[in-house]
Amino acid sequence: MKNKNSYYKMSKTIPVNLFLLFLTVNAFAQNPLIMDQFTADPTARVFNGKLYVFPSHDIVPPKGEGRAEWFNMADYHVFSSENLTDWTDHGKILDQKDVPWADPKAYSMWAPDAVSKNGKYYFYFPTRLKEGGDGEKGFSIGVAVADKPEGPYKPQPNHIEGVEGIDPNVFIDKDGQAYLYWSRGEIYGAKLKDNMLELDSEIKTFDEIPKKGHIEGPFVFERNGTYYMTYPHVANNTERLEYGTSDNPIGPFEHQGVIMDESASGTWTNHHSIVNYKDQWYLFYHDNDLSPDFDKNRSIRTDSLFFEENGNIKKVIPTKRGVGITSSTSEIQVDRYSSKSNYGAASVFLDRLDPFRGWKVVLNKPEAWVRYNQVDFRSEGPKNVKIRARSLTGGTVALKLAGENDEEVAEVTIKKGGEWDVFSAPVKSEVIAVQDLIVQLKNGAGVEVDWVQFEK
Ligand code: FUB
Repeated sequence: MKNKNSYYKMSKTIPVNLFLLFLTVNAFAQNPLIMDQFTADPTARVFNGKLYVFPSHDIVPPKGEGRAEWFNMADYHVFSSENLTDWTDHGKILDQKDVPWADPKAYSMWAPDAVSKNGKYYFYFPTRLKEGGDGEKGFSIGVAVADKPEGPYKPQPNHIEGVEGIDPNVFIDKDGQAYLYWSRGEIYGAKLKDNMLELDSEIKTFDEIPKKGHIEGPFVFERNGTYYMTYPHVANNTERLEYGTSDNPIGPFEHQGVIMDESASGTWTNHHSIVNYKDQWYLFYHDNDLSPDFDKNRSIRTDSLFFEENGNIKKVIPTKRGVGITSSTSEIQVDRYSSKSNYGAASVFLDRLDPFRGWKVVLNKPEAWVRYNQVDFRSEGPKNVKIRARSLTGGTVALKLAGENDEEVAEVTIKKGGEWDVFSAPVKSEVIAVQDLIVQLKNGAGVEVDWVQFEK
């Protein structure tokens, strides 16, 4: 990872609240998933019917600490969701200063993983050893154990003997055998003992996986008897997600292709996991949504993932909309649209100096529109709709339901003036069930929309 700086233009970092220690619910469902802190390297796991995400926690370190213009991570939080729309932050589960073998000032709590075995939860994390060293050689991987996915996690006194590197991933096969994979320029793997704390075999490297270009972040899963080895790889400029398949968790893996292309934002890293939750596969990954000028302050995302009939993974195209169903009575963030007209519609920050405030939609050409999928109107239709908006010239916004005729269900007049305000209008017809919503500029030169909310 040494040469990453040279790939990306560095500039000023964005201040963030570093000390969110208490449980909060983030009412944001779209991409990025978490809107009140930076998050990266998401490993998603299903425990007890709920989806948990264990990400890294990028921060701007306290003055004089950490490493300027680089990754800085002091701790981990865990998040959970039952509907992939409402996310709960369970707070801090591990801090660098509480790991006996780690350098407590390294700010190097990089990409983690967590698995469950024999009623216990094992959290695997890389960080720098006290005696340090340069690059990924100075890293090892430790385990912290808990009785519940939310913790508290107790770190083991020592790191896993024989492991040098980062990005742990644990796969437990159907016969109960656990494997640890990790990276240090290339990918390594070994069996784990039943105690989940020690290696139980020789360390294997995977010569069949491309050798040219940086490789890290292995994530192994099984589907219909096929083992998928997935990993970020710099084939050209920045990391893209690739995979190979095998009939054995320890390979050899036959290279199959690309799961996600390089990020359009130029973010050098991508780091992912793949999970099946309630019969749908999801790719969790990251980009730099909340830090457009500095790609070491990242944000986690998810999009649905699908397989071809032959088991190949279909390429995942990143979306702003992400996944999950949005309630019609919540503030629908239409700037996280699923699609838009190719003229006069854009999503831009509400405040460029404070990305954590989110985005707005700018509609500035006649008929320009955005479409936001999966809004749940339930069985009793709304009577009214509110829009937080502003318009210098005044305008009218039509709200439509996507369908054969894109039925218009409300028309909201946005008064002339530069200030944000909430405008409302009656809903003209009965709207029920889950629908895709279209927000379209009907009259006027330009309108900015922050959110749309229906009322019973
Ligand atoms: O988050 C720090 C490092 O960046 C991770 O360990 C890598 O996988 C990359 O995402």
